[in-house]
Amino acid sequence: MPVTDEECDMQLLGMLDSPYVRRVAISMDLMGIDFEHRPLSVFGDFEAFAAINPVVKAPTLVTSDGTVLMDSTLILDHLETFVEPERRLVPPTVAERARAQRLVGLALAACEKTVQLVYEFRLRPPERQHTPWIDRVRGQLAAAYSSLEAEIETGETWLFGERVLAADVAVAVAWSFSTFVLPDEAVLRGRPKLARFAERAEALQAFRKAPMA
Ligand SMILES: N[C@@H](CCC(=O)N[C@@H](CS)C(=O)NCC(=O)O)C(=O)O
Repeated sequence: MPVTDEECDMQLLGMLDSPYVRRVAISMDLMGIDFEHRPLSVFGDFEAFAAINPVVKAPTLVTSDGTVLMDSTLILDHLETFVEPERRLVPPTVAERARAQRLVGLALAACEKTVQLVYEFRLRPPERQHTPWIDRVRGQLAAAYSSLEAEIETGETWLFGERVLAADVAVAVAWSFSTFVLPDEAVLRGRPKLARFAERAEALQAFRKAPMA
């Protein structure tokens, strides 16, 4: 639903410590889309956030006609529809698109499992932590990153060649996020291709303009 009938600039709501917000900010920059970033916290700025999106989910995008969108994948899907073909971040062929969606899915699953571990370790008192659940989540996190490590080539190109696309952003952002918030996590060690890939991505201007911390 539009929040206003008047034309307004696009606004991206949410903090860049969220990998979901960050992937949208970086992707919008790569697409060449102007936007205002409003770093509202879903916790500390709950009321201000709720005034724009009552569901309080980050990222939230308020489009130029005032439509309020949420969920990083749905936001990026919307943006792909009106950006010039040469600025799009999803490859055009069916086979490449399927591979891209698979890689993005693995990266998003890794983000989700990382968040679950962080919540388990930081929010739940130690006596209430459930080891079988932690082991399950840790196994899923390891599986996601093992699959991604196997997909990355060594060298100086990206997942689909010369251009940084949505899958590259998702993978690099996920890896940076996981290793930042879980620095001692054993299942994140020994993944040299992912580490190098994220390091190269983080050196790009679009990534540097959207710092995680
Ligand atoms: N699948 C969503 C996940 C977004 C998400 O979980 N965002 C977190 C911040 S990192 C959030 O909004 N948390 C507040 C809540 O769920 O109450 C996406 O891709 O945007």
